[in-house]
Amino acid sequence: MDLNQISQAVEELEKDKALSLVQQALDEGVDPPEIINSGIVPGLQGVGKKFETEEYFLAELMMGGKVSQACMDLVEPHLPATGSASAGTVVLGAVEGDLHDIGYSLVATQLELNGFKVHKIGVNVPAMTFIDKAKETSADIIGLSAFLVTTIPNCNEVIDYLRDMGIKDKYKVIIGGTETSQEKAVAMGADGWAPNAVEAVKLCKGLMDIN
Ligand code: B12
Repeated sequence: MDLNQISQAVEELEKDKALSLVQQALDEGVDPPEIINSGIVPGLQGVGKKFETEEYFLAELMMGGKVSQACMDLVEPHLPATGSASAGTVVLGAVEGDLHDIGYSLVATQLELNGFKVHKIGVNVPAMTFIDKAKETSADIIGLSAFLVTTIPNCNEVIDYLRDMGIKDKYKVIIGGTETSQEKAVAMGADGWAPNAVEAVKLCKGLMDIN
């Protein structure tokens, strides 16, 4: 089936239609990650564009999040079984002030599919909570998700705390989210940035010296 149909239904906030198209794609044997990456995510990005051009407002933005999450929930059980979780341990969440969880949840799923142990610690997470969780789980990588220009400085804060505590070398810190970039990652002293979940896996494998 044409996965654009799913994107369109998500973008038009037609929940029932989107869900039945996702089910149809699953029934037809379309690769589940492909349904997410080429169907659901582009639809949500379309919602974001409409919000930007003021064709949609906050209510629609929220609806877009709900429609996509419902679609992802339908796909989730069909994703391949997770690996042996030996690639490394990652603590992942959205920084303080940020409530966007769809992007980092996708990163978590992809990392798990590639053998990482992932501790998802939610949204609006204070800097010290990332650090405490990383210590508690002996994490290798701390992943910070930030979707707003106003929350990116909170990624900085985690890195600053790690430096102040003299433990920056113990963890690799990576960042991601719509408004982040490689330049911003370098500027704040992060160990890496990735534009999407697939690249995030490559990044983490690289940081763990896995091919
Ligand atoms: C859905 C959505 C919402 C939903 C979130 C629902 C949810 N449960 O997540 C709700 C309605 C809650 C919301 C609220 C707001 N939002 Co909003 N939202 C979006 C939207 C449309 C989609 C975001 C999304 O989930 N995309 C889907 C994911 C899969 O896409 P993705 O970015 O490609 O994800 C990949 C990467 O980001 C990367 N990644 C993500 N995290 C990480 C972490 C690491 C470590 C790594 C390596 C990679 C990585 O991997 C992901 C998977 O491939 C975006 C538009 C956009 N273009 O992003 C606006 C957007 C991010 N929101 C925006 C705004 C302004 C807001 C609000 C301030 C609106 C308001 N006036 O209240 C609030 C702020 C709430 C808060 N405090 O966080 C703006 C931000 C603009 C800016 N310059 O800061 C955007 C860009 C819309 C716009 N064009 O104006 N939003």
